[in-house]
Amino acid sequence: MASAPFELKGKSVYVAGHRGMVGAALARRLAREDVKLVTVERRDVDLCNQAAVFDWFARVRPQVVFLAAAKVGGIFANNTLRAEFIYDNIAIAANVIHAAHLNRAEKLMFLGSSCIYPKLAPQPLREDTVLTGPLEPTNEPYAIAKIAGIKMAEAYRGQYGSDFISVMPTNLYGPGDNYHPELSHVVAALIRRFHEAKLSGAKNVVVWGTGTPRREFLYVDDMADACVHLMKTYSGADLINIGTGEDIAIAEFAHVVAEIVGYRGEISFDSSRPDGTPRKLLDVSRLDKLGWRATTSLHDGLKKAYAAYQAATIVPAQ
Ligand code: GFB
Repeated sequence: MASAPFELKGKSVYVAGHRGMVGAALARRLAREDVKLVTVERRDVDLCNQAAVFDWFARVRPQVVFLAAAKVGGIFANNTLRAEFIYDNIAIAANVIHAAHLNRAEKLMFLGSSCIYPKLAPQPLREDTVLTGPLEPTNEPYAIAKIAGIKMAEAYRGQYGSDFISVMPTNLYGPGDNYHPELSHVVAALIRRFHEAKLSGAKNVVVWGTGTPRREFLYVDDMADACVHLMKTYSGADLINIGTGEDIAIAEFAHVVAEIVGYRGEISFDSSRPDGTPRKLLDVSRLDKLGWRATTSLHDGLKKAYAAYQAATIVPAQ
């Protein structure tokens, strides 16, 4: 991977999706850079609305764009809100990438997802396995929308010479996550379920699926740091995976979360719920060569995530 220095200093930097977990982490990380951070609220500009996006870009003309806006959710949300996941995510990618092109943004980073790789691709997942086999059915609409975004960035680079890059983060967690009991990802779901079981004294907590799938989890502030590093150092059509290079079985992971939360009851598995992809571990050798490595251990990250969850849910006494 060739490195290509890019100066962020003094630039106007737009984070699309700054209210989400990923965009908020990017905004936190960019606060440590000498940049002019630009954001816009959804009530003012709906990123699915082409006219609103084009109009806002023409007025604001950000020099750098982190495209972290997306409709996201866990396995159940992906599998049930299938139309919303494909429509919203294609619309957001198409509108923002094209607006960045029309307004001559100097650089854009598109954030994809590890679910773009084929369900049964060899592990760890190399970037060049995209589009080599069928996708995991539960998140196919989301993955297709993310692949469309990647291919747009690649096509604009090819036809117009745009400096648009794509990165593929692994499963993320941390402050600002969505803790909805059904629609969330596994980390937020289990933090909440174990916490509530601890408070109520419940004797059993149910974890979805068989417990055998393996997942790689990255603390969201590490991901934001990797994105800023790649924005400053990488330019190319090749995708770059962002992960830790380590994975864990969901059953073992559930025990780790229970321990951190302080839940001491039983854990059972509901195999009527889908497992999804059997394993999702990213090959992070490209990222490693580009000079970045994750620094937050799973244990430390989960402790921070649990603290953030408690801070967000505990209502102070009057
Ligand atoms: O986090 P999660 O929904 O994402 O599920 P995916 C990961 C694994 O945890 C699956 C299991 O095997 C789930 O069956 N799991 C166990 C649970 N208990 C729970 C629970 O209470 N809630 C949830 N949500 N899972 C998503 C994709 O897949 O990952 C998206 O659908 C996206 O497209 C995202 O790529 C990062 O890794 O299965």
